[in-house]
Amino acid sequence: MSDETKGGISLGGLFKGKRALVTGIANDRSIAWAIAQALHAEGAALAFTYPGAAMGERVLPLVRTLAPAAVLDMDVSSDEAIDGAMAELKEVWPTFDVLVHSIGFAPRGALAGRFTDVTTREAWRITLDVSAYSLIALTRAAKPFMPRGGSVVTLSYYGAEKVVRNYNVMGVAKAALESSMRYLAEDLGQDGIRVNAISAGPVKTLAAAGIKGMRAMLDENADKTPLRRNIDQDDVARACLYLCSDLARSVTGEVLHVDCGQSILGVVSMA
Ligand code: NAD
Ligand code: 0WE
Repeated sequence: MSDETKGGISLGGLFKGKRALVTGIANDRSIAWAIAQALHAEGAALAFTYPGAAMGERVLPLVRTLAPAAVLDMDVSSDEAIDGAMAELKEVWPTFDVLVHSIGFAPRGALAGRFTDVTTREAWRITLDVSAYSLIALTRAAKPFMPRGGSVVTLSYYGAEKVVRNYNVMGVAKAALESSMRYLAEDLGQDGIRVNAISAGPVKTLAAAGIKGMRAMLDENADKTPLRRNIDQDDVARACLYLCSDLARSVTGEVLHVDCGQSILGVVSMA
């Protein structure tokens, strides 16, 4: 008999007795939501963060269903917000084992049009701060919670490696994110903390909604990836279970592509 439910997976309590802090849930299509559900199904205790009261109102009804230990207001562009949220978490959790960083943001105007023209100093600052620096800030804040080691996973995209038209300064931020991930992995290896990234193929989430040409990109991908389909959020969640668990105990500083093979392709024949 299969243990599978709703496209989910059951490995038999892989995260029993473990605690995971999950950032980046905006709604039920968020990649972080699929990750949270998968961790919950494997027995993990969960805590969540959201940026600002307005997002909190949308996120609370959703995450409540997973009986969280804490749901914290944490805008990662503010050191005070990070310090405050982690102090609040300390009240309920002396330690935790897993940090999921699933946060990315660029001002909308920077994600369409000519890179040379739309990449203002302000767009660069905001995008790199929220999307890349935040991994360093959150990992530093998580370190004292991981005295016996732990696992940090962040979400990246192919635009870090190759030019994806209109991804623009987000691609620059993802390149910085992946490099930061490697420096963190090297630095924190001695503390038993592993740091890895999942480079996910395109998925229709809030962050992908309203992106010009997104539908066309998804349709084209579905024909051209080696697996001849697109990924879904649950594909990312499965890979995240692996990276966060003991299955990946000797894996750190890695970018794991969960993209139906898209990133191995060179020229794709039109035939
Ligand atoms: P999403 O919109 O559901 O998640 C993005 C999250 O970032 C939201 O929950 C939002 O609240 C959070 N966020 C934005 N600014 C923040 C701030 N200042 N402080 C704290 N949180 C902030 O979309 P998603 O697609 O699930 O994105 C999650 C991650 O996956 C992002 O890093 C994104 O770049 C990455 N990713 C997405 C795709 C895709 O096609 N959807 C592909 C590869 C990688
Ligand atoms: O990382 C992302 C999306 C990131 C994102 C999306 C938005 C839209 C709303 C960051 N900031 C914002 N700011 C907003 O105001 N992806 C990997 C999805 C994505 O976005 C693209 C893509 C793909 C794929 C943008 C252009 C081209 C391709």
